[in-house]
Amino acid sequence: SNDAGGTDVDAVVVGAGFSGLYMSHRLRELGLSVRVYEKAPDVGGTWYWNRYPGARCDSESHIYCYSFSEEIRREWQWTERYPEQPEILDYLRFVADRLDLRRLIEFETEVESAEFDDGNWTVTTDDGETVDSQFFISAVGCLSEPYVPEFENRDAFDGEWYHTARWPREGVDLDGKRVGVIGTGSTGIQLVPEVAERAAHLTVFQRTPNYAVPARNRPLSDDEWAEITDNYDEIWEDARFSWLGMPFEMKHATTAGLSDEEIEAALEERWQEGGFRFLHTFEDTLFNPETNEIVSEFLREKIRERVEDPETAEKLVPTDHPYGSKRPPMDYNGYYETFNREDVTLADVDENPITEFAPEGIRTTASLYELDTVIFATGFDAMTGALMAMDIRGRDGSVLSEEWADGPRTYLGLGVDGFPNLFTITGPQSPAVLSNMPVSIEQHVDWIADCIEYMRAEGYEYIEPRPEAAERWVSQTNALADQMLFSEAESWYRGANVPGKPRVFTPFPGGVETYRRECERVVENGYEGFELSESLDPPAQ
Ligand code: NA7
Repeated sequence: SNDAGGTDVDAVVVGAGFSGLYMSHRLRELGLSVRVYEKAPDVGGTWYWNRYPGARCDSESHIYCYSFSEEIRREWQWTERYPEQPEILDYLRFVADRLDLRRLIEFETEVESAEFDDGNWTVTTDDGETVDSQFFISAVGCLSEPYVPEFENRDAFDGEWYHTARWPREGVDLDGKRVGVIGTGSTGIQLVPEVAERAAHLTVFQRTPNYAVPARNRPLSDDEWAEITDNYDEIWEDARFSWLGMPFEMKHATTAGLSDEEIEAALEERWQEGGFRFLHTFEDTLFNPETNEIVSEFLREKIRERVEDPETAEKLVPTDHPYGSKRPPMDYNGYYETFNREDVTLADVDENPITEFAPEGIRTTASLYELDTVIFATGFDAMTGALMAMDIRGRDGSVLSEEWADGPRTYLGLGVDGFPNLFTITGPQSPAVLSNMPVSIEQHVDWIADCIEYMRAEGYEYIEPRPEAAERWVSQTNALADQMLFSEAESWYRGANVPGKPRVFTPFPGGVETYRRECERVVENGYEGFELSESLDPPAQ
């Protein structure tokens, strides 16, 4: 009953990963007709594409899943503390089948454009299909558009090259090869020990050293699993109302007032627990430079202890940025010890930058590294890349990429002014990318589905943020970030990894709980900051 007349479907959802699967399920349950477009030939999103050796989720598996379905929860048991890529992909395939979602999805189909005209979204795909829809919902992910640096003569290289997020399904034969890995972010750190095991020789091209904390992965026994499932509701509730979408408690508020021994003991305890639990040692780690320096120095010392050659150790020790100002990476299998191997070389490309690719390999200002295979672990055009890859046009011909030329502007990370009935899951200025994703995704999806249900019940056809509400949300996001240590690092949080990208801090850094409560408050106040309407009038300015 759209006032603009005929639509083909009620909602188009782009992407069939964690977000798109749950979104389409919720909408179908509300009785909406849904079309999902997915560019891969299968479900899985991130976990379809990131098949590189060692790919694993840094969130613990018992909370890296959906909570909405009692049945799905009972029918699935994770095998390890941290889930490996093939297991997560199996899980998402299982969910898609269990909920019979595949029938909604058009695979191997990319959305090229979405245009709001005549009161509806007209969505065009790369196979030339055009569909009219009331709602246009992006579930494209925030770390999904791979970034490959434009090195000089990149195509001159005679060997093979791969980006970790476009790893071939059939795998890559690294046995006996001279392999170069560019990048030492979360991905590079997972990958490097695995490649070292297979390659004849590995060269790691490091621009910025990182603080990798041991994940302490292990198999999950049936007993452990039973204990988790017995306490599942409580664990999940704690995760929902937490800082990072993880049910962990802070050890201490700050270091002030503690003795050196107490500080060391707290850090050592959390370091032994591993993973993101380490970030839960002192609550002010990302706010207070003094606490942060203590934590950072603790980690630097750990690196020095693990690397035999002191010169190599110093190259691996980060001093340019405080711990946590970039996404903290996890070490699963002896990242630092890998540099003790005879067949592994650390190339410091901060000191001696890469000048060009050559037929034989990679040339830096210091040497020519002869290589058979180069692996780009160089990350993503994060948070906006996949969204902006679609040509999205809103009211009055406004173009999303133009509106966002100086940085993205959303309200709650969920909607964009000037773009009625567009929703973004894990969008810019949402806390998702700083959190355990499924917790944030379920919250976003539930909020959107509840909103659409409300619109239907009240007879509203359109929803759109008011410009001043978006403005306020962006300022609030920036103000929070300014109180933290994020500005001390050149990170993808700030668009710094992609040349030419606007330098703005993009995730909402106030935490999952604060965000959830704000979203709830907005609803309680009758969708405060949004304009809801029965027909298409521009929102009141
Ligand atoms: P990241 O965290 O963006 O890491 C990319 C790495 O690639 C990082 O070490 C970069 O160095 C390096 N890089 C990027 N461009 C270059 C050039 N031109 N030369 C040398 N080195 C370069 O991506 P990941 O895939 O590891 O992780 C992304 C997120 O996915 C992760 O945080 C999780 O949330 C999941 P830099 O530090 O910029 O000097």
